[in-house]
Amino acid sequence: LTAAQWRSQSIYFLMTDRFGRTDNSVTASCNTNDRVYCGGSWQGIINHLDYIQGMGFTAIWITPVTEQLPQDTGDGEAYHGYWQQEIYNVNTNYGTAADLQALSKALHSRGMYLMVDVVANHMGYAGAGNTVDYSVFQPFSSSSYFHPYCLISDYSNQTNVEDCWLGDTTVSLPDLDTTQSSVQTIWYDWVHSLVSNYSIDGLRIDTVKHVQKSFWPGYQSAAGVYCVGEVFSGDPAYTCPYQNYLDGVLNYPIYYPLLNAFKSSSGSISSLSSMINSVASDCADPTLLGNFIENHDNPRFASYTGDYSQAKNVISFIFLSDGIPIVYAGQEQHYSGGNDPANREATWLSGYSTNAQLYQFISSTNKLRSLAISKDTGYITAKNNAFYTDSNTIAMKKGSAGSQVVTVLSNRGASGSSYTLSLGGSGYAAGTKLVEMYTCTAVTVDSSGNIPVSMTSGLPRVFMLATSACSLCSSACS
Ligand code: ABC
Ligand code: CA
Repeated sequence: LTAAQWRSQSIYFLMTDRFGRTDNSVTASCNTNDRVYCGGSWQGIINHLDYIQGMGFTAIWITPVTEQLPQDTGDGEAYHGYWQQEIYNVNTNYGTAADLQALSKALHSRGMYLMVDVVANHMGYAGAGNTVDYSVFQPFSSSSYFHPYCLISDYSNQTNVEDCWLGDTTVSLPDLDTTQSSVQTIWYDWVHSLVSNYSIDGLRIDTVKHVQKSFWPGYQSAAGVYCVGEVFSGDPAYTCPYQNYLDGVLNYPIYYPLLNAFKSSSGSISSLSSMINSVASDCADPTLLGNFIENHDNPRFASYTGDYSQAKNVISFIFLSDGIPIVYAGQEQHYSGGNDPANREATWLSGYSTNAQLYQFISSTNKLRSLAISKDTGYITAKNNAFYTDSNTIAMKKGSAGSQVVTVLSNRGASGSSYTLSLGGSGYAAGTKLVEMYTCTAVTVDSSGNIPVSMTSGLPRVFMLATSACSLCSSACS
């Protein structure tokens, strides 16, 4: 799938070891603190595709598939998949190569897509960096393929970030010398074969900022599919330039102000609003970024606040602003784990409840985003515009003029009072008939051009033209 085709998709990110088991158990224990394999598999994902598709997702992103270091180390086992040793083999803890192909096929037969996480920066070794036996790596079986050992010590020094090693002295992440053409050739051939062997539709690329930028265009072109890179930095001036080398990057610049705006009722709305503008000016194409509020490297949103209204607002934001929405497995169950490894709870322990409040809310939000995409061909490439803020509210519009979707978010929380916000600046003329899509409430733009927005319990509100709303709100069918 091309970048343009990915724009309108919606991604569910899961760690293969933690999402679903082949035996369909919903009771198998998984103590995140142990940092060991819990038994999730590719077949287990296949078993629960209804659960994922039932929320409206059109794609899944799975953690890396390559064969890993086999030891149980002081940092645990390689259950997450980021400690590879043999790149041409798959991780048999998750199943066979045929199982991975079956997953790809099962997705495609539903009209869904597969994104796979890939690592080009490093391998993984159980031991300190000065004790590495390079013969365990395939095909990078000699020290000559790697940068000399040094742990990253200065994130403000880009040479240090690119040439030194991630990891610690318990598990080293031997850093490949990606400036060598022999290393480049191996990786470009490998990624081309991987995509073709497993009919992969897109890639999430790990540790992008730890490899020189010039490595990435050749890698992406060998892959031949949309690539979204992980550049772990909240600074748009640092992160956005990577979009000149890869189709997209994960939206870390928005992540921090989004979290801060909604983790409490005193969070800064203005910082979020100004970051929307910074990203739009610094990034080549904000509509190709990957939007998220949770992942396996950061504490879950519910570890900051248990407030469901705040959780709903951040979900509305990641779906209805510029970029491709990404929800991390367990977010829909309001999981609340903190830092790695606590944020890697097994999804099966929720019993895959489809009645969960956020499961239902994500489903509604996916539906209304799909409707917006289908009603307005300009929606998905239009730039989101945050046109109104006050200390607790941000209102954004996105779409072609005359059919823009208007999203009103509040950080007042579930105990927030009820009031009517008279919202100017939406671009809709007096008398225009709109529908609030979460409640299917009809509203008419008043004579001054303001939308009367009925706010309650800090819940998000989303307005579309009444003439577009019928398939989701029967009251709007005439
Ligand atoms: C394991 C244990 C942990 C233990 C650790 C030492 O070892 O599980 O409990 O604490 C994989 C595993 C991890 C594992 C690591 C290391 O390997 O999943 O469980 O930790 O062995 C990607 C993946 C991630 C993966 C790897 C390695 C890379 O998403 O799951 O980890 O393949 C850096 C990298 C980034 C990486 C992340 C974990 O570490 O750049 O690619 N993620 C600053 C730095 C970032 C740094 C980040 C976190 O800290 O700038 O480069 O990310 O360490 C903002 C700033 C940011 C700043 C943040 C903290 O604040 O703008 O720049 O980020 O304001
Ligand atoms: Ca590197």
